Amino acid sequence: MVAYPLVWDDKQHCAVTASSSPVSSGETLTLGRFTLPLLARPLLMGVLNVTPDSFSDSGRFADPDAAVAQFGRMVEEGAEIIDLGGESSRPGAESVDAGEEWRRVGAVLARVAANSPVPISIDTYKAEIARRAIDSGAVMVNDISALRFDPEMAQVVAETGVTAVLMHMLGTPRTMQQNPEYHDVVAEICSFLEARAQAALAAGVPKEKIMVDPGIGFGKTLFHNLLIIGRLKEIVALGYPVLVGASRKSFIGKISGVDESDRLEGSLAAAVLAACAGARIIRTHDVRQTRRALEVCGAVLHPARFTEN
Ligand code: HH2
Repeated sequence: MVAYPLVWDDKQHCAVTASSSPVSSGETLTLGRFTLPLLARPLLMGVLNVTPDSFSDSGRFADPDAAVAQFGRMVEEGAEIIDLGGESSRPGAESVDAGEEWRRVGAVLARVAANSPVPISIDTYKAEIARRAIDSGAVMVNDISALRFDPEMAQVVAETGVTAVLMHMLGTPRTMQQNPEYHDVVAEICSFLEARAQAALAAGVPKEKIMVDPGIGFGKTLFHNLLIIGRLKEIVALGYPVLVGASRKSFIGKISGVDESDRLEGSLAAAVLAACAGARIIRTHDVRQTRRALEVCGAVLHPARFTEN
């Protein structure tokens, strides 16, 4: 007989794995004109990279027709947010100029934003791209530099009233994997994210429009990435909704010896662990599979609510 490893407390939460920030029934997240009910599981953010050189799906959605089709597919599969990006941030990636980045994302936004059934996030660190994307209907700015690389980004976010994702990164995509070192990676990420949230608040971004992200793979060794996932509750305890993007990343390849096209199971494991620790949004390339895994995870974490999903 297999021993059942879960322990239940009298509140009907799993005592071993219950989230440190349980979502209560009726809580919502507002993103522009969208009000998303917060479920027992994290929300799903589908990744749409309209780039020729992303580390995964490289070039598959660079053509606007292919990107629009993938947008629709991910919505159909259950994505609650789509994250649109026009510049790869893989280790060693060269930056692209704003003209080229807009050419890539603008063509897709023009076709999907007006009638999109889900909120669109723009994955950029450039204020000009953020502003043009917001003008075209994006309601969220996912900034891998946490509003640091472009001095005008905080103002754009504050003025337009969109939600900002503040992500931790050591260095820049070109340099970040050159021997990253920390004394205590999780503690340093926490202080960085708290400082960046304070900077956003000081620029006029309201607290409810701020999300944070430890930036898996952005200036981290395999060991650092493992500590981030294992100690995610410390980041959740900062009090901002936490987004986690582990999907298909190289730490999974290092553990399992598999390439980008074969990292689904590892990505699901990371997503489930992040959900158990209280992550509110999971960024994924594989929406259907991640949704199914997280539905089960959410049901176990909040059994009284599982029928609501
Ligand atoms: N990861 C990537 C890009 N943007 N944004 C957030 N908030 N968190 C992440 O973990 C994150 C992110 C890298 O993944 P991907 O977009 O698939 O690849 P590329 O940057 O090569 O386009």
